[in-house]
Amino acid sequence: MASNSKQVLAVLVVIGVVLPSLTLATEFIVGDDSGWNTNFDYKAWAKGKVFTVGDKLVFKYPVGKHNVFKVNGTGFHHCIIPPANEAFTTGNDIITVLTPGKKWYICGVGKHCAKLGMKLAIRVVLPHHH
Ligand SMILES: *[C@@H]1O[C@H](CO)[C@@H](O)[C@H](O)[C@H]1NC(C)=O
Ligand SMILES: [Cu+2]
Repeated sequence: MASNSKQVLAVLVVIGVVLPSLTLATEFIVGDDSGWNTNFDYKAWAKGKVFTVGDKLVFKYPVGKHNVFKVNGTGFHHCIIPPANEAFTTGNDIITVLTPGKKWYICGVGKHCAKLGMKLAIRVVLPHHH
């Protein structure tokens, strides 16, 4: 009985500690109502938002029209498209940011990155306690 209630307590502690940190994670719809699209200012969209480790980025777009590549800073600035097999292509790509620091995402279709603004740079921070 005693060890049983200890187990119950352990489960409650796990729920109490893990669940709030999960529910506090924010899901960002990239571009909000515009989604992942051409001719949208993703720099302005990202500005002022706080992206925290554990948050999710959701890239929404019609399948085949766009895609998403995670790239480095060089790839971002020069719109260097990585190999096709590295693309996210579901039209509802959910990317959880797992580490702090700068992250870069681009569209690899046509000149969408170079000419039509489909590039997103964010800075991810560690969660902090209030
Ligand atoms: C950035 O990515 C490119 C490939 O797109 C690679 O050639 C280059 O070495 C990378 N740069 C760094 C600093 O990792
Ligand atoms: Cu595109």
